[in-house]
Amino acid sequence: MTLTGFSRRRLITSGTLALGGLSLAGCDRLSRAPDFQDFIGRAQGLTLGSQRLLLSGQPLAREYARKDLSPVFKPNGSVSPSDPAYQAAAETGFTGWRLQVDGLVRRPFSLSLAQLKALPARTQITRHDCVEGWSAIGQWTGVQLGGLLRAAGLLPNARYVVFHCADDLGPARDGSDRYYESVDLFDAFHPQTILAYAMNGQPLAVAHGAPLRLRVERQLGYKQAKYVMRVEAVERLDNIGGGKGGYWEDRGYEWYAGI
Ligand SMILES: Nc1nc2c(c(=O)[nH]1)N[C@H]1C(S)=C(S)[C@@H](COP(=O)(O)O)O[C@H]1N2
Ligand SMILES: [Mo]
Repeated sequence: MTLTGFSRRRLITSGTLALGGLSLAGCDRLSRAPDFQDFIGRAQGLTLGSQRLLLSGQPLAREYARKDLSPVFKPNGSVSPSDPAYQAAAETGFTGWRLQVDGLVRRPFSLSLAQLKALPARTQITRHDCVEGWSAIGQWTGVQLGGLLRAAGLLPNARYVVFHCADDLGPARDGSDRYYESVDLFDAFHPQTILAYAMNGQPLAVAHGAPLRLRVERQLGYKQAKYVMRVEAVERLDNIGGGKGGYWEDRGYEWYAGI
């Protein structure tokens, strides 16, 4: 099958990743089988052709030069998640941490930070705009979300991608105020949509969302989920959190926070 970005083969060979028990040869055979091709053709965003279609008229966010980097990039919202499992992971430099990719996918998998860093990376310098009225230009390096989703194989009924975070922002501190966010497949497969593990050439700091945060560059600050633990493909958003697709959306903000 035709892939842009990185391929399933690269994902498989980058580490100990097991994709639903399929061997590499099995995958290749599967990808030539007519019904699998048909499945891919129907599943949104999986082939180069459908991806081009999806992205036609989808502009890139402006990218800047290194000289434009803001000397200060204010951390905002959660800056140090209180979750004990998160804190334990942070103490070991996130060596035991894994990103889960699951939901409406054919091959759920998880990746360590080292495995993520071994995948082809994209670096972009963009402007972050918070609804509170401040902006900052930062450089982000990470893995394109679209590549991970292609590796997992979205099922035809997948319509959104949900990012589950490690932090509680509200007063409850019992998981009921857990931060989360979501995007549609246009933003999920947008080339500038990455899961970033580095900022300004340094490993992502805890205040900015270590070990992994979303950059979805055509939207406002609160969409840029920090402390992403799990990426879940879903058909609907009304049965997650408060039902509006994100922590701040549940509290009245727009779900599509276009700049
Ligand atoms: N998990 C999580 N993600 C989050 C937030 C948060 O509190 N928790 N705050 C959001 C808001 S409002 C902004 S402006 C940015 C801030 O990112 P920064 O801390 O890197 O500046 O993160 C967004 N993502
Ligand atoms: Mo924000």
